[in-house]
Amino acid sequence: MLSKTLEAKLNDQIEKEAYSSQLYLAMASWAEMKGYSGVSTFLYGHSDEERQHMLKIVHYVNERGGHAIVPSLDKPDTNFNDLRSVFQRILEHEVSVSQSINDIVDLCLKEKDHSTNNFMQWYVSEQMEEESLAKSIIDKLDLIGTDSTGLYFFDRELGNGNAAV
Ligand code: OFO
Repeated sequence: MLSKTLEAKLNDQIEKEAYSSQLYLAMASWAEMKGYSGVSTFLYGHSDEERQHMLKIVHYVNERGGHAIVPSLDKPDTNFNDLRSVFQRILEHEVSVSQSINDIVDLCLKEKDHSTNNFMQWYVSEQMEEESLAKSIIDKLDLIGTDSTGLYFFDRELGNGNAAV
Protein backbone atom coordinates (compact mmCIF):
# COMPACT_ATOMS: atom_id res chain seq x y z
CA MET A 1 0.00 0.00 0.00
CA LEU A 2 1.33 3.43 -0.94
CA SER A 3 1.66 6.09 1.71
CA LYS A 4 -0.43 9.21 1.11
CA THR A 5 2.78 11.23 0.73
CA LEU A 6 4.18 8.96 -1.97
CA GLU A 7 0.82 8.78 -3.69
CA ALA A 8 0.76 12.60 -3.88
CA LYS A 9 4.35 12.68 -5.20
CA LEU A 10 3.57 10.08 -7.84
CA ASN A 11 0.50 12.04 -8.86
CA ASP A 12 2.73 15.11 -9.30
CA GLN A 13 5.00 12.97 -11.46
CA ILE A 14 2.02 11.86 -13.57
CA GLU A 15 1.39 15.54 -14.25
CA LYS A 16 5.05 16.14 -15.17
CA GLU A 17 5.14 13.19 -17.59
CA ALA A 18 1.85 14.34 -19.16
CA TYR A 19 3.26 17.86 -19.52
CA SER A 20 6.43 16.39 -21.09
CA SER A 21 4.28 14.66 -23.67
CA GLN A 22 2.50 17.95 -24.45
CA LEU A 23 5.77 19.88 -24.63
CA TYR A 24 7.29 17.39 -27.09
CA LEU A 25 4.07 17.47 -29.09
CA ALA A 26 4.22 21.28 -29.32
CA MET A 27 7.86 21.07 -30.42
CA ALA A 28 7.02 18.38 -32.98
CA SER A 29 4.30 20.57 -34.45
CA TRP A 30 6.69 23.58 -34.62
CA ALA A 31 9.35 21.45 -36.34
CA GLU A 32 6.84 20.03 -38.82
CA MET A 33 5.53 23.51 -39.63
CA LYS A 34 9.15 24.67 -40.24
CA GLY A 35 9.82 21.78 -42.63
CA TYR A 36 12.10 19.75 -40.34
CA SER A 37 10.31 16.50 -41.01
CA GLY A 38 12.95 14.26 -39.44
CA VAL A 39 13.09 16.30 -36.23
CA SER A 40 9.29 16.32 -36.06
CA THR A 41 9.16 12.51 -36.47
CA PHE A 42 11.65 12.19 -33.61
CA LEU A 43 9.65 14.58 -31.40
CA TYR A 44 6.23 13.06 -32.16
CA GLY A 45 7.72 9.70 -31.20
CA HIS A 46 9.14 11.14 -28.02
CA SER A 47 5.79 12.67 -27.13
CA ASP A 48 4.27 9.17 -27.35
CA GLU A 49 7.03 7.79 -25.12
CA GLU A 50 6.32 10.40 -22.46
CA ARG A 51 2.66 9.43 -22.52
CA GLN A 52 3.75 5.84 -21.86
CA HIS A 53 5.90 7.05 -18.95
CA MET A 54 2.80 8.73 -17.55
CA LEU A 55 0.61 5.64 -18.04
CA LYS A 56 3.08 3.37 -16.26
CA ILE A 57 2.78 5.54 -13.15
CA VAL A 58 -1.02 5.71 -13.46
CA HIS A 59 -1.22 1.90 -13.42
CA TYR A 60 1.33 1.60 -10.64
CA VAL A 61 -0.48 4.02 -8.32
CA ASN A 62 -3.84 2.28 -8.87
CA GLU A 63 -2.32 -1.19 -8.43
CA ARG A 64 -0.75 -0.15 -5.13
CA GLY A 65 -4.05 0.97 -3.61
CA GLY A 66 -3.84 4.66 -4.51
CA HIS A 67 -5.83 6.77 -6.94
CA ALA A 68 -4.02 8.09 -10.01
CA ILE A 69 -5.38 11.51 -10.90
CA VAL A 70 -5.49 12.69 -14.51
CA PRO A 71 -4.34 16.33 -14.36
CA SER A 72 -5.20 19.45 -16.32
CA LEU A 73 -2.12 20.83 -18.05
CA ASP A 74 -0.51 24.20 -18.70
CA LYS A 75 -0.16 25.20 -22.33
CA PRO A 76 3.40 24.40 -23.44
CA ASP A 77 5.66 26.82 -25.37
CA THR A 78 4.65 26.83 -29.01
CA ASN A 79 7.33 28.96 -30.66
CA PHE A 80 11.08 28.43 -30.75
CA ASN A 81 13.90 30.47 -32.28
CA ASP A 82 15.68 27.54 -33.89
CA LEU A 83 16.47 23.85 -33.51
CA ARG A 84 19.16 24.48 -30.95
CA SER A 85 16.75 26.33 -28.69
CA VAL A 86 14.30 23.40 -28.96
CA PHE A 87 16.93 20.92 -27.76
CA GLN A 88 18.23 23.31 -25.10
CA ARG A 89 14.68 23.55 -23.75
CA ILE A 90 14.44 19.74 -23.84
CA LEU A 91 17.66 19.41 -21.86
CA GLU A 92 16.51 21.91 -19.22
CA HIS A 93 13.16 20.19 -18.98
CA GLU A 94 14.66 16.71 -18.63
CA VAL A 95 17.08 17.93 -15.93
CA SER A 96 14.10 19.18 -13.94
CA VAL A 97 12.24 15.88 -14.46
CA SER A 98 15.33 13.98 -13.25
CA GLN A 99 15.34 16.11 -10.13
CA SER A 100 11.74 15.27 -9.34
CA ILE A 101 12.41 11.56 -9.93
CA ASN A 102 15.37 11.74 -7.56
CA ASP A 103 13.13 13.39 -4.96
CA ILE A 104 10.67 10.48 -5.24
CA VAL A 105 13.50 7.98 -4.81
CA ASP A 106 14.68 9.89 -1.71
CA LEU A 107 11.18 9.61 -0.27
CA CYS A 108 10.99 5.87 -1.09
CA LEU A 109 14.24 5.32 0.81
CA LYS A 110 13.03 7.40 3.74
CA GLU A 111 9.77 5.42 3.91
CA LYS A 112 11.54 2.11 3.16
CA ASP A 113 9.12 1.53 0.27
CA HIS A 114 11.29 -0.89 -1.70
CA SER A 115 8.66 -1.69 -4.35
CA THR A 116 8.27 1.93 -5.35
CA ASN A 117 12.01 2.43 -5.21
CA ASN A 118 12.42 -0.55 -7.53
CA PHE A 119 9.70 0.78 -9.84
CA MET A 120 11.35 4.21 -9.98
CA GLN A 121 14.78 2.84 -10.95
CA TRP A 122 13.54 2.44 -14.54
CA TYR A 123 12.89 6.21 -14.57
CA VAL A 124 16.31 6.96 -13.11
CA SER A 125 18.03 5.13 -16.01
CA GLU A 126 15.66 6.58 -18.59
CA GLN A 127 16.42 10.13 -17.41
CA MET A 128 20.17 9.54 -17.66
CA GLU A 129 19.73 8.42 -21.28
CA GLU A 130 17.45 11.32 -22.14
CA GLU A 131 19.77 13.93 -20.68
CA SER A 132 22.79 12.53 -22.47
CA LEU A 133 20.87 12.27 -25.77
CA ALA A 134 19.78 15.92 -25.54
CA LYS A 135 23.37 16.96 -24.73
CA SER A 136 24.80 15.05 -27.68
CA ILE A 137 22.22 16.54 -30.05
CA ILE A 138 23.06 20.05 -28.83
CA ASP A 139 26.78 19.34 -29.42
CA LYS A 140 25.99 18.29 -32.98
CA LEU A 141 23.90 21.37 -33.60
CA ASP A 142 26.74 23.53 -32.29
CA LEU A 143 29.09 21.90 -34.80
CA ILE A 144 26.62 22.40 -37.65
CA GLY A 145 25.81 26.02 -36.75
CA THR A 146 23.77 27.60 -39.55
CA ASP A 147 25.14 25.40 -42.34
CA SER A 148 22.04 24.43 -44.32
CA THR A 149 23.54 21.22 -45.76
CA GLY A 150 24.52 20.13 -42.27
CA LEU A 151 21.04 20.88 -40.97
CA TYR A 152 19.51 18.97 -43.87
CA PHE A 153 21.52 15.82 -43.03
CA PHE A 154 20.95 16.25 -39.30
CA ASP A 155 17.20 16.38 -39.89
CA ARG A 156 17.31 13.34 -42.15
CA GLU A 157 19.35 11.26 -39.69
CA LEU A 158 17.14 12.15 -36.74
CA GLY A 159 14.09 11.14 -38.77
CA ASN A 160 15.77 7.82 -39.60
CA GLY A 161 16.11 7.08 -35.91
CA ASN A 162 19.84 7.88 -35.82
CA ALA A 163 19.69 10.36 -32.97
CA ALA A 164 23.11 9.41 -31.65
CA VAL A 165 25.13 9.75 -34.89
FE1 OFO B 1 11.56 12.59 -20.37
O1 OFO B 1 11.25 11.01 -19.56
FE2 OFO B 1 9.67 10.76 -18.86
O2 OFO B 1 10.41 10.30 -17.32
